[in-house]
Amino acid sequence: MNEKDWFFEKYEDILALGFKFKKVLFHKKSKFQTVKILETEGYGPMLINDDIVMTTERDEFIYHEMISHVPLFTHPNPENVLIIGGGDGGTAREVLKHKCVKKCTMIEIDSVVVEACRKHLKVTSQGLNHPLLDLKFEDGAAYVSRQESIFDVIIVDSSDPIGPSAVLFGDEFYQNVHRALKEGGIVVAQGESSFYEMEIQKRLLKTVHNLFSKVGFYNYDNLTYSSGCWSFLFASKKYHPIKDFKEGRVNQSGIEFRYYNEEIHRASFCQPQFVKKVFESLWTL
Ligand code: AG3
Repeated sequence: MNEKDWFFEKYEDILALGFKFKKVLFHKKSKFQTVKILETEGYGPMLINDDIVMTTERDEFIYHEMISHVPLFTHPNPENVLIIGGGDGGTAREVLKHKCVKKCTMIEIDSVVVEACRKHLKVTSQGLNHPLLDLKFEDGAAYVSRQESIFDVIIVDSSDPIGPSAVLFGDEFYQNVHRALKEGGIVVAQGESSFYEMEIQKRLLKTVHNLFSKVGFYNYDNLTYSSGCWSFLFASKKYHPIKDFKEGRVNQSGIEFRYYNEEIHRASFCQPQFVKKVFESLWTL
């Protein structure tokens, strides 16, 4: 094995997840991070920010369907949606498949991510061209702090809590998210892995537990992040993701899914025993 043809994402000092690649398609240092796109052997083009895998064209549908359709089919009428981050465009693409969505605002801090994905992640970045998308390059945390009662759903499509994404895991950010949401508002966020990052998850859950009436995590498979077992945070002012889920809407929507369906929606909130034990006192679903 010639190591120069491999990219490894390392997790602490215990694990490295490796991807063989054919060439470097994009490599630029932005004001915020180093943005790379590799043409991988098995996963197609792969976006990597600061040596952390963000998404690949082969498995991105799982992440983007789950971060979007779970909140949008829980909320009975999501018209105004905000995406924080999400520069690859995958979340916007899925959100804008919902006909009830009248407006989708996306606040991405780094225009270089968008530039790279428009060029090399053609399938993922389709959503960036949708006429209902209002894309602004700005600090998402600062943007949210100026909003009040206007969004039905906020989706935090962020990286790990280091670098430009660190503030998106804090108390102040979630207080602002809560204020920016309408009465029945829902927020979901990139929520790390229960296998490796339970302390981060516990902290996040505590933060939203103090603000929202229904909080928990839901799981999805991730083939290209270490452990493979990853979660999204779910916090809602009113609607319960299972009790208020009108599953008939999924079929009626006419959306074609590759991962999401009614069963996955419900099952994704089931947690393994080791997770349940830790979250017990904070979980309100
Ligand atoms: N955002 C989630 C990145 C977290 C990945 N973490 C890791 N590989 N350790 C991805 C952006 C997709 N729109």
